[in-house]
Amino acid sequence: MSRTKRTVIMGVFSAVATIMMYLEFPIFPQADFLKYDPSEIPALIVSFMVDPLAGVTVILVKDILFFFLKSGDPIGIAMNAAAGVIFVSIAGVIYHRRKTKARAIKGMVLSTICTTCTLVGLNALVVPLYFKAPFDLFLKFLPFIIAFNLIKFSIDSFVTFLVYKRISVFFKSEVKEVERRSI
Ligand code: RBF
Repeated sequence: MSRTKRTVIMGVFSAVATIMMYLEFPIFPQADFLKYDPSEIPALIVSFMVDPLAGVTVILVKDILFFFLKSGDPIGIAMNAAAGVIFVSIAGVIYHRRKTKARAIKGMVLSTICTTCTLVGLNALVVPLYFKAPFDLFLKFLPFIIAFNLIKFSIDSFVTFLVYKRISVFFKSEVKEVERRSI
């Protein structure tokens, strides 16, 4: 893929992902610091359509923009970015080895599990620091942390599975047209 095409796709999808992050809402009232937003979906699409590094770039751009535009909470954004980076890179690397539907599904399932396990570990360190509370608080939140990450990345995987083909066909032909006209 040409550099122009990569740049156009990363720019468009980073903008869409940043806007999507504004839709965030808590899934569990008991652990309302964990907020679902669909912004990893555009990043996962880019990881499949371009490559995992481009997907990771979309995650980092939207998190940096969202931090300055709305959030202001460096720990929350860092946790969101860590989860997103792990999720889109594992799924993307597995898919790019052999680009089949079965590999995409395998990539997303494995990635959801790996991201959930890593985020449990990160939360064990971060929750006591963030809430300035004893380690017991992490144990209290543990079922919600596991469920949140499994739900979040399963929804992202399922939606990507449903829309990927149409979006990638559209973007590949659309960007080709832009490149052709600019020659
Ligand atoms: N986001 C995740 O996707 N998975 C997590 O496990 C996760 N843990 C978090 C733990 C703490 C203490 C905080 C403050 C945020 C965490 N986030 C996590 C990010 C959160 O869901 C939200 O996206 C950000 O706070 C941005 O509003």
